Amino acid sequence: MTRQARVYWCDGSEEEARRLMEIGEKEERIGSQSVFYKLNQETFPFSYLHRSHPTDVARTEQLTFVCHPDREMVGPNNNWMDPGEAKAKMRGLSEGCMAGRTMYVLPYLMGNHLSPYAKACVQITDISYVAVSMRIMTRMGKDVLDRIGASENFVKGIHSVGDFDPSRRFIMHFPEENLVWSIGSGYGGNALLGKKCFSLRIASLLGLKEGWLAEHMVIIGVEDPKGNVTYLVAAFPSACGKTNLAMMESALPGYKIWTLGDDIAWLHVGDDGRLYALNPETGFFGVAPGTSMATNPNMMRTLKAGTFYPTLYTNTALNTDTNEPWWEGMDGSRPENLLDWQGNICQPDSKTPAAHPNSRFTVGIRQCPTLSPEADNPQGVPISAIIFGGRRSDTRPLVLQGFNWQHGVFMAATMGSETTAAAALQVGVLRRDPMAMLPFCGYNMGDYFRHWLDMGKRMTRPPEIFCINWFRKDEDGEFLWPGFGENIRVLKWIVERSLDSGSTIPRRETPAGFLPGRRSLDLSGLDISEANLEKALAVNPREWKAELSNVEIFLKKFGDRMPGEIWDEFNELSASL
Ligand code: OXD
Ligand code: MN
Repeated sequence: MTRQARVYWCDGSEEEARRLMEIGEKEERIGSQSVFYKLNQETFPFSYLHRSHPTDVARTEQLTFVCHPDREMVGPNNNWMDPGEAKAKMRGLSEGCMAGRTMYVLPYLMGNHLSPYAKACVQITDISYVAVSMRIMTRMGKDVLDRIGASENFVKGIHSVGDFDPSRRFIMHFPEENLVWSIGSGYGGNALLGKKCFSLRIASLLGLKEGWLAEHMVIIGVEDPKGNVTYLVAAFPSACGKTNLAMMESALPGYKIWTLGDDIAWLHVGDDGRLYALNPETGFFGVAPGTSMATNPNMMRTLKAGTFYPTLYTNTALNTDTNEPWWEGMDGSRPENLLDWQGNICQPDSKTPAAHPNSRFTVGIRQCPTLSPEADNPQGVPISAIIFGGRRSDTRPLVLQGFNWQHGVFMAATMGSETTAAAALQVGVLRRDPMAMLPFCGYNMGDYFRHWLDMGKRMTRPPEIFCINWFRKDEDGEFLWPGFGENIRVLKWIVERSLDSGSTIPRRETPAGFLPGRRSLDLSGLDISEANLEKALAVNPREWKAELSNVEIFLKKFGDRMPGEIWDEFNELSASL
Protein backbone atom coordinates (compact mmCIF):
# COMPACT_ATOMS: atom_id res chain seq x y z
CA MET A 1 0.00 0.00 0.00
CA THR A 2 2.69 2.51 0.97
CA ARG A 3 4.90 1.60 -2.05
CA GLN A 4 8.21 2.48 -0.39
CA ALA A 5 11.38 2.33 -2.51
CA ARG A 6 13.26 0.28 0.09
CA VAL A 7 12.92 -1.15 3.60
CA TYR A 8 15.45 -0.55 6.39
CA TRP A 9 15.17 -2.76 9.49
CA CYS A 10 16.62 -0.82 12.41
CA ASP A 11 18.73 -2.71 14.95
CA GLY A 12 19.18 0.14 17.42
CA SER A 13 23.00 0.10 17.22
CA GLU A 14 25.25 3.14 17.47
CA GLU A 15 26.63 2.64 13.92
CA GLU A 16 23.08 2.68 12.71
CA ALA A 17 22.33 5.93 14.52
CA ARG A 18 25.34 7.54 12.85
CA ARG A 19 24.29 6.18 9.45
CA LEU A 20 20.72 7.49 9.92
CA MET A 21 22.05 10.93 10.84
CA GLU A 22 24.04 10.91 7.65
CA ILE A 23 21.04 9.89 5.57
CA GLY A 24 18.99 12.67 7.19
CA GLU A 25 21.78 15.15 6.55
CA LYS A 26 22.59 14.26 2.97
CA GLU A 27 19.74 12.35 1.40
CA GLU A 28 16.34 13.18 2.92
CA ARG A 29 14.64 16.56 2.69
CA ILE A 30 11.58 18.37 3.96
CA GLY A 31 10.85 20.87 1.20
CA SER A 32 14.23 22.41 0.40
CA GLN A 33 15.75 21.65 3.84
CA SER A 34 17.79 18.64 4.93
CA VAL A 35 16.16 16.62 7.68
CA PHE A 36 19.26 17.05 9.88
CA TYR A 37 21.79 19.82 10.16
CA LYS A 38 25.02 19.10 12.08
CA LEU A 39 25.65 21.45 15.02
CA ASN A 40 28.93 22.38 16.72
CA GLN A 41 30.23 18.95 17.75
CA GLU A 42 32.77 20.38 20.22
CA THR A 43 30.29 22.19 22.44
CA PHE A 44 27.20 20.08 21.62
CA PRO A 45 28.56 16.56 20.95
CA PHE A 46 26.56 14.37 18.55
CA SER A 47 23.90 17.10 18.20
CA TYR A 48 21.76 17.95 15.20
CA LEU A 49 19.14 20.53 14.32
CA HIS A 50 15.89 19.52 12.68
CA ARG A 51 13.47 22.02 11.14
CA SER A 52 10.00 20.59 10.84
CA HIS A 53 7.51 21.48 8.14
CA PRO A 54 6.27 25.01 9.06
CA THR A 55 2.66 23.77 9.46
CA ASP A 56 3.78 20.91 11.69
CA VAL A 57 4.98 22.34 14.99
CA ALA A 58 2.82 20.79 17.76
CA ARG A 59 0.49 17.95 18.62
CA THR A 60 -2.81 18.35 16.79
CA GLU A 61 -5.54 17.26 19.18
CA GLN A 62 -8.30 18.16 16.73
CA LEU A 63 -6.92 15.62 14.22
CA THR A 64 -6.44 12.85 16.81
CA PHE A 65 -9.13 10.14 16.97
CA VAL A 66 -9.94 7.06 18.99
CA CYS A 67 -11.61 4.53 16.71
CA HIS A 68 -13.64 1.98 18.62
CA PRO A 69 -17.04 0.47 17.79
CA ASP A 70 -18.49 1.79 21.08
CA ARG A 71 -18.65 5.58 20.92
CA GLU A 72 -19.80 5.88 24.53
CA MET A 73 -16.70 4.04 25.66
CA VAL A 74 -14.52 6.60 23.88
CA GLY A 75 -16.32 9.45 25.63
CA PRO A 76 -16.74 13.17 24.93
CA ASN A 77 -13.08 13.77 25.83
CA ASN A 78 -11.92 12.14 22.57
CA ASN A 79 -12.68 12.62 18.89
CA TRP A 80 -14.38 9.46 17.70
CA MET A 81 -14.53 7.72 14.36
CA ASP A 82 -15.97 4.34 13.44
CA PRO A 83 -13.01 1.95 12.97
CA GLY A 84 -14.16 0.80 9.51
CA GLU A 85 -14.59 4.34 8.28
CA ALA A 86 -11.27 5.42 9.78
CA LYS A 87 -9.41 2.50 8.18
CA ALA A 88 -10.90 3.28 4.76
CA LYS A 89 -9.91 6.94 5.13
CA MET A 90 -6.36 6.08 6.20
CA ARG A 91 -5.97 3.52 3.41
CA GLY A 92 -6.92 6.17 0.88
CA LEU A 93 -4.45 8.66 2.34
CA SER A 94 -1.66 6.09 2.64
CA GLU A 95 -1.83 4.72 -0.89
CA GLY A 96 1.67 5.28 -2.29
CA CYS A 97 2.59 7.61 0.61
CA MET A 98 6.18 6.29 0.80
CA ALA A 99 6.82 6.21 -2.96
CA GLY A 100 10.50 6.92 -3.61
CA ARG A 101 11.22 6.90 0.14
CA THR A 102 12.71 4.47 2.65
CA MET A 103 10.45 2.64 5.04
CA TYR A 104 12.21 2.28 8.41
CA VAL A 105 11.04 -0.62 10.55
CA LEU A 106 11.50 0.13 14.24
CA PRO A 107 11.18 -2.74 16.74
CA TYR A 108 11.10 -1.31 20.27
CA LEU A 109 10.10 -1.94 23.83
CA MET A 110 8.24 0.43 26.12
CA GLY A 111 9.56 -0.44 29.57
CA ASN A 112 12.59 -2.27 30.82
CA HIS A 113 13.64 -5.55 29.17
CA LEU A 114 13.32 -7.36 32.51
CA SER A 115 10.05 -5.76 33.53
CA PRO A 116 6.88 -7.83 33.56
CA TYR A 117 5.09 -4.64 32.49
CA ALA A 118 7.16 -3.94 29.33
CA LYS A 119 5.31 -3.95 26.00
CA ALA A 120 6.79 -4.90 22.63
CA CYS A 121 6.00 -2.65 19.68
CA VAL A 122 6.88 -2.20 16.01
CA GLN A 123 6.49 1.10 14.18
CA ILE A 124 7.14 1.80 10.54
CA THR A 125 8.00 5.32 9.44
CA ASP A 126 9.34 7.07 6.37
CA ILE A 127 11.61 9.71 7.89
CA SER A 128 15.02 9.35 9.55
CA TYR A 129 14.09 11.99 12.17
CA VAL A 130 11.37 9.74 13.61
CA ALA A 131 13.59 6.64 13.39
CA VAL A 132 16.37 8.37 15.33
CA SER A 133 13.97 9.99 17.82
CA MET A 134 12.39 6.62 18.56
CA ARG A 135 15.84 5.19 19.19
CA ILE A 136 16.43 7.89 21.80
CA MET A 137 13.02 7.60 23.43
CA THR A 138 12.59 3.80 23.52
CA ARG A 139 14.55 0.57 23.90
CA MET A 140 14.98 -0.27 20.23
CA GLY A 141 16.70 -3.39 18.97
CA LYS A 142 16.57 -6.68 17.11
CA ASP A 143 15.98 -8.56 20.36
CA VAL A 144 12.45 -7.10 20.43
CA LEU A 145 11.67 -9.02 17.23
CA ASP A 146 12.89 -12.22 18.89
CA ARG A 147 10.68 -11.44 21.84
CA ILE A 148 7.65 -11.00 19.59
CA GLY A 149 8.51 -14.10 17.57
CA ALA A 150 5.48 -15.41 15.73
CA SER A 151 3.00 -13.90 18.17
CA GLU A 152 0.45 -11.23 17.31
CA ASN A 153 0.95 -9.70 20.71
CA PHE A 154 2.67 -6.42 19.94
CA VAL A 155 1.65 -2.82 19.40
CA LYS A 156 1.59 -1.79 15.76
CA GLY A 157 2.37 1.69 14.51
CA ILE A 158 2.06 2.90 10.94
CA HIS A 159 3.52 6.33 10.35
CA SER A 160 4.13 8.41 7.26
CA VAL A 161 4.76 12.11 6.97
CA GLY A 162 2.69 12.00 3.78
CA ASP A 163 2.90 15.38 2.11
CA PHE A 164 2.63 17.31 5.43
CA ASP A 165 -0.69 18.73 4.27
CA PRO A 166 -2.67 19.59 7.45
CA SER A 167 -5.92 18.76 5.65
CA ARG A 168 -4.62 15.20 5.18
CA ARG A 169 -3.17 14.84 8.67
CA PHE A 170 -4.70 12.29 11.08
CA ILE A 171 -3.60 10.40 14.16
CA MET A 172 -5.89 7.40 14.54
CA HIS A 173 -5.95 4.92 17.42
CA PHE A 174 -7.50 1.46 17.08
CA PRO A 175 -7.34 0.17 20.67
CA GLU A 176 -9.03 -3.14 19.84
CA GLU A 177 -6.15 -3.99 17.52
CA ASN A 178 -3.32 -2.34 19.47
CA LEU A 179 -2.79 -0.24 16.36
CA VAL A 180 -1.88 3.42 15.82
CA TRP A 181 -1.95 4.87 12.32
CA SER A 182 -0.64 8.39 11.78
CA ILE A 183 -0.15 10.37 8.59
CA GLY A 184 0.80 13.92 7.65
CA SER A 185 2.91 14.98 10.64
CA GLY A 186 6.48 14.30 11.73
CA TYR A 187 6.13 16.12 15.05
CA GLY A 188 6.58 14.65 18.57
CA GLY A 189 3.47 13.05 19.93
CA ASN A 190 1.90 12.85 16.46
CA ALA A 191 4.76 10.80 15.04
CA LEU A 192 6.69 9.05 17.84
CA LEU A 193 3.90 6.54 18.25
CA GLY A 194 5.34 4.85 21.35
CA LYS A 195 4.85 8.05 23.33
CA LYS A 196 1.42 9.65 23.68
CA CYS A 197 -0.36 7.32 21.24
CA PHE A 198 0.66 4.04 22.79
CA SER A 199 2.10 4.69 26.25
CA LEU A 200 -0.80 6.96 27.22
CA ARG A 201 -3.90 6.62 25.00
CA ILE A 202 -3.83 2.90 24.20
CA ALA A 203 -2.04 2.00 27.44
CA SER A 204 -4.64 3.86 29.53
CA LEU A 205 -7.28 1.53 28.13
CA LEU A 206 -5.09 -1.53 28.69
CA GLY A 207 -4.70 -0.26 32.25
CA LEU A 208 -8.48 -0.08 32.68
CA LYS A 209 -8.83 -3.69 31.51
CA GLU A 210 -5.80 -5.01 33.41
CA GLY A 211 -5.98 -2.98 36.63
CA TRP A 212 -3.22 -0.38 36.29
CA LEU A 213 -2.81 3.28 35.25
CA ALA A 214 -0.90 4.96 32.40
CA GLU A 215 -0.33 8.58 33.40
CA HIS A 216 1.15 11.88 32.15
CA MET A 217 3.59 12.09 35.05
CA VAL A 218 7.19 12.65 36.05
CA ILE A 219 8.77 10.18 38.48
CA ILE A 220 11.34 11.51 40.97
CA GLY A 221 13.10 10.49 44.13
CA VAL A 222 13.53 13.19 46.81
CA GLU A 223 16.59 12.54 48.98
CA ASP A 224 16.64 14.23 52.38
CA PRO A 225 19.80 15.25 54.30
CA LYS A 226 19.79 11.87 56.10
CA GLY A 227 19.98 10.06 52.76
CA ASN A 228 16.38 8.73 52.78
CA VAL A 229 14.80 8.76 49.32
CA THR A 230 11.02 9.17 48.93
CA TYR A 231 9.53 8.59 45.48
CA LEU A 232 6.85 10.85 44.04
CA VAL A 233 4.98 11.15 40.76
CA ALA A 234 3.64 14.45 39.44
CA ALA A 235 1.19 15.17 36.63
CA PHE A 236 1.18 18.57 34.89
CA PRO A 237 -0.15 19.45 31.44
CA SER A 238 2.33 19.80 28.58
CA ALA A 239 4.87 22.62 28.90
CA CYS A 240 4.08 23.37 32.58
CA GLY A 241 7.45 22.42 34.04
CA LYS A 242 7.48 18.61 34.35
CA THR A 243 10.98 18.38 32.87
CA ASN A 244 12.30 21.12 35.17
CA LEU A 245 10.79 19.36 38.18
CA ALA A 246 12.19 15.99 37.09
CA MET A 247 15.77 17.26 37.30
CA MET A 248 15.45 20.14 39.72
CA GLU A 249 18.51 21.31 41.60
CA SER A 250 17.38 21.84 45.17
CA ALA A 251 17.68 25.31 46.71
CA LEU A 252 17.63 23.69 50.17
CA PRO A 253 21.01 22.33 51.25
CA GLY A 254 21.14 18.57 51.77
CA TYR A 255 18.18 17.79 49.48
CA LYS A 256 18.62 16.14 46.11
CA ILE A 257 16.23 15.16 43.31
CA TRP A 258 16.79 11.84 41.52
CA THR A 259 15.33 11.62 38.02
CA LEU A 260 13.38 8.58 36.81
CA GLY A 261 11.16 10.10 34.12
CA ASP A 262 9.78 13.41 32.88
CA ASP A 263 6.60 12.59 30.97
CA ILE A 264 4.98 9.17 31.41
CA ALA A 265 4.49 6.83 34.36
CA TRP A 266 2.92 3.39 34.38
CA LEU A 267 1.49 2.71 37.82
CA HIS A 268 0.87 -0.79 39.20
CA VAL A 269 -0.21 -2.04 42.60
CA GLY A 270 2.61 -4.20 44.05
CA ASP A 271 2.27 -7.37 46.10
CA ASP A 272 2.80 -5.28 49.24
CA GLY A 273 -0.29 -3.17 48.44
CA ARG A 274 1.72 -0.08 47.56
CA LEU A 275 1.70 1.80 44.25
CA TYR A 276 4.77 1.37 42.01
CA ALA A 277 5.78 3.63 39.10
CA LEU A 278 7.97 2.96 36.10
CA ASN A 279 8.89 5.11 33.15
CA PRO A 280 8.38 3.27 29.85
CA GLU A 281 10.60 5.76 27.97
CA THR A 282 14.39 6.21 27.78
CA GLY A 283 14.63 9.85 26.74
CA PHE A 284 13.31 13.36 27.18
CA PHE A 285 11.35 15.28 24.55
CA GLY A 286 11.47 18.59 26.39
CA VAL A 287 10.44 22.16 25.63
CA ALA A 288 13.57 24.22 24.84
CA PRO A 289 12.53 27.89 25.44
CA GLY A 290 13.17 28.89 29.03
CA THR A 291 15.71 26.09 29.63
CA SER A 292 18.99 27.50 30.97
CA MET A 293 21.70 27.02 33.59
CA ALA A 294 19.52 29.14 35.88
CA THR A 295 16.25 27.25 35.39
CA ASN A 296 17.44 23.71 34.71
CA PRO A 297 21.21 23.26 34.96
CA ASN A 298 20.94 19.48 34.91
CA MET A 299 19.15 19.58 31.57
CA MET A 300 21.83 21.85 30.11
CA ARG A 301 24.42 19.31 31.31
CA THR A 302 22.38 16.46 29.86
CA LEU A 303 22.19 18.20 26.49
CA LYS A 304 25.94 18.64 26.30
CA ALA A 305 26.83 15.14 27.48
CA GLY A 306 26.63 13.54 23.98
CA THR A 307 27.14 9.79 24.09
CA PHE A 308 26.09 7.14 21.62
CA TYR A 309 22.59 8.65 21.55
CA PRO A 310 22.36 11.66 19.26
CA THR A 311 20.72 14.78 20.69
CA LEU A 312 18.17 16.46 18.43
CA TYR A 313 16.99 20.07 18.47
CA THR A 314 13.70 20.65 16.72
CA ASN A 315 12.74 24.16 15.61
CA THR A 316 15.20 26.00 17.83
CA ALA A 317 17.08 28.98 16.42
CA LEU A 318 20.70 28.68 15.24
CA ASN A 319 23.59 30.91 16.32
CA THR A 320 25.50 31.13 13.05
CA ASP A 321 28.70 32.46 14.69
CA THR A 322 29.08 29.39 16.88
CA ASN A 323 26.90 26.86 15.02
CA GLU A 324 25.08 26.19 18.29
CA PRO A 325 21.35 25.89 18.97
CA TRP A 326 19.68 28.87 20.65
CA TRP A 327 16.31 29.69 22.18
CA GLU A 328 14.65 32.45 24.15
CA GLY A 329 15.55 32.18 27.84
CA MET A 330 18.89 30.47 27.24
CA ASP A 331 21.87 31.80 29.24
CA GLY A 332 23.59 34.96 27.99
CA SER A 333 22.29 37.64 25.69
CA ARG A 334 20.62 37.12 22.34
CA PRO A 335 23.36 36.31 19.80
CA GLU A 336 23.91 38.84 17.05
CA ASN A 337 23.75 36.43 14.14
CA LEU A 338 20.78 34.15 14.39
CA LEU A 339 18.65 32.11 12.04
CA ASP A 340 15.10 31.60 13.27
CA TRP A 341 13.41 28.19 13.55
CA GLN A 342 12.58 28.24 9.85
CA GLY A 343 16.14 29.15 8.84
CA ASN A 344 15.49 32.82 8.07
CA ILE A 345 17.91 35.57 9.15
CA CYS A 346 16.69 37.31 12.34
CA GLN A 347 16.83 41.07 12.60
CA PRO A 348 18.72 41.96 15.83
CA ASP A 349 15.85 44.18 17.05
CA SER A 350 13.08 41.73 16.14
CA LYS A 351 10.49 41.11 18.87
CA THR A 352 9.36 37.82 17.31
CA PRO A 353 10.85 34.78 19.06
CA ALA A 354 13.63 33.20 17.01
CA ALA A 355 12.98 29.70 18.37
CA HIS A 356 9.46 28.32 17.98
CA PRO A 357 7.65 28.51 21.38
CA ASN A 358 7.18 24.72 21.17
CA SER A 359 10.74 24.02 19.99
CA ARG A 360 12.12 20.89 21.61
CA PHE A 361 15.16 18.82 22.39
CA THR A 362 15.22 15.02 22.22
CA VAL A 363 17.91 13.57 24.43
CA GLY A 364 18.71 10.23 26.07
CA ILE A 365 17.93 9.82 29.77
CA ARG A 366 21.30 8.02 30.28
CA GLN A 367 23.02 11.38 29.82
CA CYS A 368 21.19 12.89 32.77
CA PRO A 369 23.59 13.50 35.70
CA THR A 370 20.76 13.04 38.23
CA LEU A 371 19.51 9.74 36.81
CA SER A 372 18.29 7.59 39.70
CA PRO A 373 20.08 4.27 40.33
CA GLU A 374 16.54 2.83 40.49
CA ALA A 375 15.58 4.04 36.99
CA ASP A 376 15.89 0.53 35.53
CA ASN A 377 14.15 -1.28 38.37
CA PRO A 378 11.85 -3.68 36.50
CA GLN A 379 9.10 -3.32 39.13
CA GLY A 380 9.35 0.46 39.32
CA VAL A 381 9.69 2.41 42.57
CA PRO A 382 7.20 2.64 45.48
CA ILE A 383 5.29 5.92 45.41
CA SER A 384 4.51 7.88 48.58
CA ALA A 385 2.76 10.91 47.06
CA ILE A 386 1.00 11.87 43.85
CA ILE A 387 1.12 15.53 42.84
CA PHE A 388 -1.19 17.22 40.36
CA GLY A 389 -0.56 20.69 39.02
CA GLY A 390 -1.49 23.19 36.42
CA ARG A 391 -0.73 26.66 35.21
CA ARG A 392 -3.21 28.88 37.06
CA SER A 393 -2.82 32.63 37.51
CA ASP A 394 -5.48 32.56 40.23
CA THR A 395 -7.69 30.43 42.50
CA ARG A 396 -5.46 27.41 43.06
CA PRO A 397 -3.00 27.70 45.98
CA LEU A 398 0.68 26.83 45.96
CA VAL A 399 -0.08 23.48 47.56
CA LEU A 400 -3.12 21.60 48.91
CA GLN A 401 -3.29 18.09 50.29
CA GLY A 402 -6.37 15.93 49.72
CA PHE A 403 -8.22 14.71 52.82
CA ASN A 404 -8.05 11.11 51.57
CA TRP A 405 -7.83 9.14 48.30
CA GLN A 406 -11.39 9.90 47.15
CA HIS A 407 -11.02 13.60 47.84
CA GLY A 408 -7.61 13.58 46.14
CA VAL A 409 -9.11 11.99 43.03
CA PHE A 410 -11.81 14.69 43.04
CA MET A 411 -9.15 17.44 43.27
CA ALA A 412 -7.27 15.91 40.32
CA ALA A 413 -10.44 15.34 38.31
CA THR A 414 -11.39 19.00 38.58
CA MET A 415 -8.04 20.63 37.91
CA GLY A 416 -7.57 23.05 35.04
CA SER A 417 -4.69 24.77 33.33
CA GLU A 418 -4.00 27.67 31.01
CA THR A 419 -3.10 26.22 27.59
CA THR A 420 0.48 26.32 26.23
CA ALA A 421 2.17 26.07 22.82
CA ALA A 422 2.57 22.28 23.17
CA ALA A 423 -0.70 21.73 21.33
CA ALA A 424 -1.98 23.59 18.30
CA LEU A 425 -4.61 25.54 20.30
CA GLN A 426 -5.11 29.10 21.44
CA VAL A 427 -2.47 29.73 24.13
CA GLY A 428 -3.32 30.97 27.65
CA VAL A 429 -6.97 29.97 27.91
CA LEU A 430 -8.18 28.01 30.91
CA ARG A 431 -9.33 24.50 30.16
CA ARG A 432 -10.22 21.69 32.51
CA ASP A 433 -7.50 19.10 32.25
CA PRO A 434 -8.20 16.28 34.72
CA MET A 435 -5.02 14.55 35.88
CA ALA A 436 -3.29 16.44 32.98
CA MET A 437 -4.73 13.63 30.85
CA LEU A 438 -7.41 15.42 28.80
CA PRO A 439 -5.47 14.98 25.52
CA PHE A 440 -4.21 11.52 26.44
CA CYS A 441 -6.92 9.48 28.17
CA GLY A 442 -7.93 6.95 25.50
CA TYR A 443 -11.44 6.32 26.88
CA ASN A 444 -14.39 7.97 28.62
CA MET A 445 -13.15 10.18 31.47
CA GLY A 446 -16.10 9.21 33.66
CA ASP A 447 -14.86 5.60 33.54
CA TYR A 448 -11.32 6.86 34.08
CA PHE A 449 -12.28 8.58 37.35
CA ARG A 450 -14.04 5.39 38.49
CA HIS A 451 -10.88 3.43 37.69
CA TRP A 452 -8.84 5.87 39.80
CA LEU A 453 -11.29 5.44 42.71
CA ASP A 454 -11.10 1.64 42.35
CA MET A 455 -7.30 1.68 42.30
CA GLY A 456 -7.36 3.39 45.71
CA LYS A 457 -9.51 0.59 47.14
CA ARG A 458 -6.95 -2.01 46.00
CA MET A 459 -4.05 -0.45 47.89
CA THR A 460 -3.29 -1.11 51.53
CA ARG A 461 -1.24 2.08 51.66
CA PRO A 462 -2.31 4.47 48.92
CA PRO A 463 -0.06 7.48 48.27
CA GLU A 464 -1.17 10.86 49.62
CA ILE A 465 -2.55 13.17 46.91
CA PHE A 466 -1.55 16.84 46.53
CA CYS A 467 -2.37 19.68 44.12
CA ILE A 468 0.23 22.36 43.46
CA ASN A 469 0.34 25.60 41.47
CA TRP A 470 3.70 27.30 40.92
CA PHE A 471 2.10 29.89 38.63
CA ARG A 472 -0.24 32.00 40.76
CA LYS A 473 0.12 35.75 40.14
CA ASP A 474 -0.57 38.95 42.06
CA GLU A 475 -2.76 41.88 40.92
CA ASP A 476 0.14 43.19 38.80
CA GLY A 477 0.63 39.91 37.00
CA GLU A 478 3.84 39.01 38.88
CA PHE A 479 4.43 35.43 40.00
CA LEU A 480 3.92 35.07 43.75
CA TRP A 481 6.25 32.13 44.17
CA PRO A 482 9.85 32.02 42.84
CA GLY A 483 9.55 28.47 41.47
CA PHE A 484 12.35 26.30 40.01
CA GLY A 485 14.84 25.09 42.68
CA GLU A 486 12.78 26.77 45.43
CA ASN A 487 9.97 24.31 44.72
CA ILE A 488 11.92 21.85 46.88
CA ARG A 489 10.40 23.67 49.87
CA VAL A 490 6.96 22.52 48.80
CA LEU A 491 8.23 19.02 47.97
CA LYS A 492 9.78 18.80 51.43
CA TRP A 493 6.38 19.48 53.03
CA ILE A 494 4.74 16.98 50.68
CA VAL A 495 7.30 14.29 51.54
CA GLU A 496 6.97 14.91 55.27
CA ARG A 497 3.19 14.81 55.12
CA SER A 498 3.36 11.53 53.15
CA LEU A 499 5.57 9.57 55.53
CA ASP A 500 4.12 7.46 58.35
CA SER A 501 4.84 10.34 60.71
CA GLY A 502 2.98 12.76 58.37
CA SER A 503 0.07 13.48 60.71
CA THR A 504 2.46 15.28 63.09
CA ILE A 505 3.42 17.84 60.42
CA PRO A 506 1.26 20.95 60.90
CA ARG A 507 -1.53 21.63 58.40
CA ARG A 508 -4.49 23.98 58.19
CA GLU A 509 -7.86 22.65 57.14
CA THR A 510 -9.80 24.54 54.44
CA PRO A 511 -12.91 23.40 52.51
CA ALA A 512 -10.65 22.66 49.51
CA GLY A 513 -8.04 20.56 51.34
CA PHE A 514 -5.15 20.89 53.79
CA LEU A 515 -2.71 23.81 53.51
CA PRO A 516 0.72 23.82 55.18
CA GLY A 517 0.41 24.86 58.80
CA ARG A 518 2.00 28.08 59.97
CA ARG A 519 5.78 27.84 59.64
CA SER A 520 5.63 24.24 58.41
CA LEU A 521 6.96 25.27 54.97
CA ASP A 522 10.74 25.54 55.19
CA LEU A 523 11.45 29.11 54.03
CA SER A 524 14.99 29.36 55.40
CA GLY A 525 17.11 31.60 53.21
CA LEU A 526 14.20 32.54 50.94
CA ASP A 527 13.30 36.14 50.35
CA ILE A 528 9.49 36.13 50.13
CA SER A 529 7.18 38.57 51.90
CA GLU A 530 4.51 37.34 54.35
CA ALA A 531 1.92 39.03 52.16
CA ASN A 532 2.98 37.21 49.01
CA LEU A 533 3.16 33.90 50.80
CA GLU A 534 -0.32 34.41 52.13
CA LYS A 535 -1.63 35.25 48.67
CA ALA A 536 0.11 32.21 47.17
CA LEU A 537 -1.55 29.96 49.75
CA ALA A 538 -4.98 31.60 49.90
CA VAL A 539 -8.16 29.59 49.38
CA ASN A 540 -10.58 32.31 48.41
CA PRO A 541 -14.27 31.18 48.54
CA ARG A 542 -15.30 33.69 45.85
CA GLU A 543 -12.72 32.35 43.40
CA TRP A 544 -13.60 28.74 44.28
CA LYS A 545 -17.31 29.30 43.70
CA ALA A 546 -16.54 30.57 40.18
CA GLU A 547 -14.22 27.62 39.70
CA LEU A 548 -16.88 25.16 40.75
CA SER A 549 -19.47 26.42 38.30
CA ASN A 550 -16.93 25.86 35.52
CA VAL A 551 -16.12 22.41 36.95
CA GLU A 552 -19.81 21.50 37.10
CA ILE A 553 -20.28 22.16 33.38
CA PHE A 554 -17.30 19.92 32.65
CA LEU A 555 -18.40 17.04 34.90
CA LYS A 556 -21.95 17.13 33.53
CA LYS A 557 -20.68 16.40 30.03
CA PHE A 558 -20.04 12.83 31.13
CA GLY A 559 -23.64 12.17 32.26
CA ASP A 560 -24.08 9.01 34.30
CA ARG A 561 -20.56 7.79 33.44
CA MET A 562 -19.41 10.32 36.08
CA PRO A 563 -19.07 8.40 39.39
CA GLY A 564 -21.36 9.42 42.25
CA GLU A 565 -18.31 9.78 44.53
CA ILE A 566 -17.06 12.68 42.39
CA TRP A 567 -20.45 14.42 42.74
CA ASP A 568 -20.47 13.72 46.49
CA GLU A 569 -17.13 15.52 46.83
CA PHE A 570 -18.34 18.32 44.57
CA ASN A 571 -21.48 18.83 46.65
CA GLU A 572 -19.58 18.77 49.90
CA LEU A 573 -17.13 21.41 48.71
CA SER A 574 -19.91 23.59 47.25
CA ALA A 575 -21.81 23.42 50.53
CA SER A 576 -18.80 24.30 52.67
CA LEU A 577 -17.74 27.37 50.70
C1 OXD B 1 4.85 16.22 25.30
C2 OXD B 1 3.53 16.85 25.45
O1 OXD B 1 5.46 16.35 24.25
O2 OXD B 1 2.90 16.64 26.48
O3 OXD B 1 5.27 15.57 26.24
O4 OXD B 1 3.10 17.57 24.54
MN1 MN C 1 3.88 15.36 27.83
